[in-house]
Amino acid sequence: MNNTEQLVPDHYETHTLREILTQPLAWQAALDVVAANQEAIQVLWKSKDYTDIVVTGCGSTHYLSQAVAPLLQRQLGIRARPVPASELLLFPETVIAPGSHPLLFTISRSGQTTETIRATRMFEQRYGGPVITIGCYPEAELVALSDLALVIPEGQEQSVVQTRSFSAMLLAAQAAIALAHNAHFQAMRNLPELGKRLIDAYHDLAKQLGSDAQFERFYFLGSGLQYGLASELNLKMKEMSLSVSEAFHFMEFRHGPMSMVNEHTLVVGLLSDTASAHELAVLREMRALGGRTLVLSEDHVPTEAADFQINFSSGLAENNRAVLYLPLLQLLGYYRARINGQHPDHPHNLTAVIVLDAER
Ligand code: F1P
Repeated sequence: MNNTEQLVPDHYETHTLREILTQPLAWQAALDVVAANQEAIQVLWKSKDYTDIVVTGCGSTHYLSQAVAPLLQRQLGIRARPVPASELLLFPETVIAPGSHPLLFTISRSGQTTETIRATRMFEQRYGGPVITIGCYPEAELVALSDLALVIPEGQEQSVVQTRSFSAMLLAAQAAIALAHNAHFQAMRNLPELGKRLIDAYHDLAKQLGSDAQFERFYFLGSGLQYGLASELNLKMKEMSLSVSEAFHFMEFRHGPMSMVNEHTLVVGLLSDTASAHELAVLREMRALGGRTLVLSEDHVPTEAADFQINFSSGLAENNRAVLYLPLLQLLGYYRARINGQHPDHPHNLTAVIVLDAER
């Protein structure tokens, strides 16, 4: 893995900013990798020689698993469950039901994270099911342990925190699942261009809100397919800016956490198509409590629910456009880091990969 000491190419102030702004290029590469593995992927989905799917990773890639598993179950009609690799490794019987023969779906930027490697080895020895992996490094140990690997080198990063790697791996997973219904896959080919347009259109808004010192706490709300994304964007805000930040399912936010809402609160809503009426009701109520709201949605929403909004106008179905929620909210965390005096390329206490020795 490259070190962040390397000079930042072009005119970007940091590796992290460059990687956030250039991520549509990695999206194109992710779509090409899936297209190149189309046959193997469709054979895997059709084979069905597994009873359910366990999706796993650590940190960002655990949250990525939370975004992929509900889509697998919704699109393929087979039970799918996200779980941190450490839980699969240390409590397998609480994850894999007796008599089941799951497919293991591992996600790891580095492919070197000890917990994910140990969990995959344990799974192969104890359950012997097929293993598919998504990552960014072809020579990684996890790739060698897998029956099918979707590797996107263009997702590789100098930065410690995952931004374009996360979105490229998410897109590869969504595109692979969309291959179950080819029409959806073709429609996703527009995403790189859509992503570029969205970043250009809303970069200033993300900078304005990220740099606005009136905000002291951030809540990311996402339900269904968006909960994993809300969890990841919460992690980005923490990792980069060390801000008070949490993620919740929309309607769970009323059940206690809304006690934290005041005039220094930004509530960020990742709106779904499926439940938008319920989600907009929550946002209206948080504005009534004095909070400010930022809404990300396919179409324009009534201003009663949104102080600020980012509209995708992608024409894509909810199952195929998850990556569009990411770039502007990664930028929100980036600019918050700047006003908090944090250097996004050198996040506090963090390393790019967690490698554990035998004792740990
Ligand atoms: C997983 C991870 C990252 C986190 C940090 C440490 O890495 O937890 O999500 O930001 O960099 O590692 P990986 O298994 O996806 O390479």
